[in-house]
Amino acid sequence: MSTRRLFFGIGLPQTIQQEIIAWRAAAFDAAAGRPLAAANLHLTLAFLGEVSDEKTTAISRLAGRIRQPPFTLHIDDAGHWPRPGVVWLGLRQAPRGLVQLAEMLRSQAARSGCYQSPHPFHPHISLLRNATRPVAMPPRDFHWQFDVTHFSLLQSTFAQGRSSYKVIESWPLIA
Ligand code: 3AM
Repeated sequence: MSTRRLFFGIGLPQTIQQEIIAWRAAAFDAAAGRPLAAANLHLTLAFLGEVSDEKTTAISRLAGRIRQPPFTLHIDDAGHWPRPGVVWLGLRQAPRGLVQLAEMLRSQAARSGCYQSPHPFHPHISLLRNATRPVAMPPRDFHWQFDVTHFSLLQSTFAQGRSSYKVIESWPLIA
């Protein structure tokens, strides 16, 4: 049976992707970690793991029933998790709508048989991977902001040592 590695996430507007990678190039030493490509910058809502096409259909149907208004993300925080080796951008204050959406998708995923980590939801945008050594973090003097009007189901593929992400389906957030 064929499976795909899937997750729900939020993409970033292209202009913000470009601004972030320009900031990242200036803010971090090249040895700090492996930068994610601009097009791969995303915020993960729920990780599903390897999923069959049949289960994907069921999970997509549930996601399509979610009714939630759009919300605004303020990207104004950054940090380093040395154990997984991730340098990330995040939000000092996660909007309620974001937390609700992630919780809904996580509980739907669990009910569909996708293992969900017991760790709390820490919304973040991974910037660098393989950052397992101490990283000099730049000042948090940045602030990107955008309205989240839809969320997506994405496929993660791994080739030549790199992950890349492709949108399978998107759903609007409607007031
Ligand atoms: O880049 P971020 O951190 O947003 O870390 C993986 C990535 O998230 C996460 O799913 C996203 C797409 O690959 N991920 C990978 N394996 C995971 C797992 N076993 C996982 N999240 C939770 N549990």
